[in-house]
Amino acid sequence: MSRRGGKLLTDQLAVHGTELAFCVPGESYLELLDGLYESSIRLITCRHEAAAANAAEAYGKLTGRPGICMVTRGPGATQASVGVHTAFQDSTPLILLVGQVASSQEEREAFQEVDYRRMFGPLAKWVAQIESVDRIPELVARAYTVACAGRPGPVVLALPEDVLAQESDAADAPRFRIVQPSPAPADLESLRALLTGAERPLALLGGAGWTPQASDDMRVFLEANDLPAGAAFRRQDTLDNDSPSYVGDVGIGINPALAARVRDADVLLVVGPRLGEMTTSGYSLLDVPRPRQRLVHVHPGAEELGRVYQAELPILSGTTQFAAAVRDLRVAPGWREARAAARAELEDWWEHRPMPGAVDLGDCIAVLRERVPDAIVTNGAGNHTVWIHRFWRFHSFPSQLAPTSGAMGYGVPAAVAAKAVAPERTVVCWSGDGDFLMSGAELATAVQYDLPIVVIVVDNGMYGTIRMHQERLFPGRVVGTDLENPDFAAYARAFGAHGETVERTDEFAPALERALGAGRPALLHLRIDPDAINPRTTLSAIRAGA
Ligand SMILES: Cc1ncc(C[n+]2csc(CCOP(=O)(O)OP(=O)(O)O)c2C)c(N)n1
Ligand SMILES: [Mg+2]
Repeated sequence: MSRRGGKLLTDQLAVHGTELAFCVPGESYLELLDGLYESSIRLITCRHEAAAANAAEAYGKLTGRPGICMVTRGPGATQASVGVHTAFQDSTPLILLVGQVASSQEEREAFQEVDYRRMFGPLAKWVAQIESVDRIPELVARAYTVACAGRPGPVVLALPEDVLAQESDAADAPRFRIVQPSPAPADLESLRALLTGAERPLALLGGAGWTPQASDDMRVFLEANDLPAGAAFRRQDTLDNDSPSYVGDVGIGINPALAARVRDADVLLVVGPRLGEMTTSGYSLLDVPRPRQRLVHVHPGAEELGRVYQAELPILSGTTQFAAAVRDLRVAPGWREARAAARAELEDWWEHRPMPGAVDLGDCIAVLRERVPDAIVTNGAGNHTVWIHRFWRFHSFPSQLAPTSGAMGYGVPAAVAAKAVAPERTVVCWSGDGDFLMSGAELATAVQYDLPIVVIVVDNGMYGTIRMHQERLFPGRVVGTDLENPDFAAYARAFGAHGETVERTDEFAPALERALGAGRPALLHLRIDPDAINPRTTLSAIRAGA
């Protein structure tokens, strides 16, 4: 069977199980778009390549299979790069397909020509340019494999225009397999020995590769052994937060009591995370390179073990493989009291004190918890995220889509992807006024594809995180952090979404009800007191040096 390159490529995407892709179209890859004309793959066209790439990244987080993003050369590729960066930092499988100038024009700096190998070199696991139409099945299969193998991450494939237009009788590749290591029996024996001697053990869950089954396997293991476990930065859905073993998130704004427990643990069982700067409180909870705690580091990437932290027991294993292997592992536990004490500290931490102003975010989140407990919650970056990370309770995997890369603008496109992948779930995007407007135009995408997400915009009239640091380092010297905002509710309505402004806490529950019942995308604009900079303190207290 002879096929043109564009059709051959889209057939490969289907062979590997892709049913949904994201794009902003470009004339550089019309052949690829045309290949989708008769394909079973659903295509969601976004309004900005950053959003298309972020949505594809969120798809990767949700499914464990590569998110597919298609963009045009030069400007399209550069705009998409933020999603590639997030996929890299967050260890998410992603394939970015980029149009490229025709082979006969290469190296002339032709229109929008970029050398993607150099541009994406440090941002992607692998970058290639497909120079021959016959090799499309081979290289696409490799892209899926590389994106998912070991530590997952992004792959970029550049597609010269002429290659996509050539005919080939190459056969489809077989469907790719996800390659992940399993723990060796000797590793499990060493783990048992280490845990048996432990007095203050703590588990820390995160990284990529989780599944509902892995999360449940891990819960059984932790609960049966009375082991307390924290979740790494923005990986709070790895363990049901109602589990008696769950003791809180180890990220930005960590509970000081939990930070002390991480520091004082004698054995740390780290399953999945790289142990990056955000999870280690700036590499202070664990010393580099050899932590005081006896470290068991379970990670699927051989290159990651020993890169920053030299574990006493490094275990090369995928997360699901490790969780399955320890589900039935029992050590003689004597940790019940310590586990219960750590859990009680979390329950204290979940109590919020009233914040200044007429809208209290802690109270609003309590309403959300009650009304949509199983929602998928998405966010980008900013101080408003500290409230949702602290006061939301994640119950099942996957239910959190949040960039460990700290990229603003992630929440709306991630919500679009989540609703497209899981239409039966409620999807709530928790965003800030600065954060939201980086990708707010994707409300148009949500409306166009009939994806009724609920976006909550926490408006404090500023880039609050930066203002907070500014007031700390340069009190009273405000520069570059004020925002004059549009009427967000009217903005939403202009897209055909439901939009409302909430000025008082008691208006939130009925507004949420109307948003959930709107049958279309909805936005709730929460005006908060700018002094309420985070759940722990106020801007005026920071300015005063408190
Ligand atoms: C793409 C991107 N640009 C800039 C930053 C730096 N940054 C981190 S938080 C923040 C402010 C976020 O403002 P907003 O969404 O209003 O949240 P707030 O802190 O006010 O709650 C900025 C500018 C970032 N993390 N990502
Ligand atoms: Mg703000």
